[in-house]
Amino acid sequence: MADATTFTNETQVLLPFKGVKKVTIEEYFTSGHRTCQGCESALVMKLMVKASGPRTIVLGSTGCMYVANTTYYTTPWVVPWMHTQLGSSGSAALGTSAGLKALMKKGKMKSEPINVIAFCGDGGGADMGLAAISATLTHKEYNSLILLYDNESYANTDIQLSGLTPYGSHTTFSPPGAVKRIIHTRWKKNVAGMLAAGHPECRYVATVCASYAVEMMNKVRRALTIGGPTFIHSLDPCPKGWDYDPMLSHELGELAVETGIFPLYEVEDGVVKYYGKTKAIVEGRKRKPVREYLLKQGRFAHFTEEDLAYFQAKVDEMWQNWEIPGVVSFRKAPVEIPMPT
Ligand SMILES: Cc1ncc(C[n+]2csc(CCOP(=O)(O)OP(=O)(O)O)c2C)c(N)n1
Ligand code: SF4
Ligand SMILES: [Mg+2]
Repeated sequence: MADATTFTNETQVLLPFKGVKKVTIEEYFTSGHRTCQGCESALVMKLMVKASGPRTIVLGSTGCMYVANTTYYTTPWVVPWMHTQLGSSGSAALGTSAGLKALMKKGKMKSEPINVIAFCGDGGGADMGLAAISATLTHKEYNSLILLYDNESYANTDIQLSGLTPYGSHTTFSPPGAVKRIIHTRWKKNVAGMLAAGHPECRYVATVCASYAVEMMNKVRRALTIGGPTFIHSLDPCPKGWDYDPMLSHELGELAVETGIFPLYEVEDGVVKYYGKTKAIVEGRKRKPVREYLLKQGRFAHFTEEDLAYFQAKVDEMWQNWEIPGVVSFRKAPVEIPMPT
């Protein structure tokens, strides 16, 4: 039993992997899951826990990464794992880290830094669970990471649209028809920017894409090392929901970044740092046209030239008119982009 006086609130020091050859071999998310072929979210789980290492507790809210990963009596998780309710990733992260802290303080368990990671989907995190995530990000005395894996729909219940589904996308709630082509007319929430801007005491918010795996793992390691509550938003191509050949998952992740649709950055102690191709875009590299990304996916197959132009104009605005390009949507000057009819 630990001596209460030796209790510490330290985090593990997880230094960045200096290149792919330095990444540890051990796996903590192994075989035994039943996700679709080419599922990027499964890769995100594998990389996330590889980055955090064995002294980690993972909490997962309802969704594909719960259901397909814990099918009756099987699981790929090697670390302790617990399911939590769909909107509860924030509460689960806070409650678990507070519980561990209390047990260690009372000397009821060995005092050591244990990583607490709660993951949620876009439905569970950016819609239903946003309030709980927000509350958790204000409790700086508790260490945890909330990772939102964004497959841009409520995928597990058959691809309903969420607040992170892109404009115009074909989902089971927004099927294009002969009378009305675009059913989903809302623009995607800027969840990482919103959480970074709205929680000034949260020390680390980042965006990642598993197409850039080492960078992704290093952001997980930074989030767990820095301490306090932290948040990472991961864009995860989903062959079933996005309707493309599973072999394209990696390429679509790259295209999302290269077109400027999904910027890669971190906000550490309020300071924005861009990464990789996003950094190059900020420094003047030409963005690829959004059509190269959109037209590879069946969910945008009904798009006309007018729809593509609207989507492109909205992405252009992120880079040309936002005060912090691609991160925070406060405008330098008002811009009106007419929606297609
Ligand atoms: C409170 C509640 N409402 C509805 C459901 C049904 N449900 C289970 S998984 C899911 C989809 C979750 O979507 P998301 O969080 O984006 O995760 P994904 O399935 O896409 O991985 C829904 C609606 C539920 N489990 N709990
Ligand atoms: S529906 Fe999408 S997120 Fe769910 S298991 Fe299949 S590929 Fe993965
Ligand atoms: Mg989802």
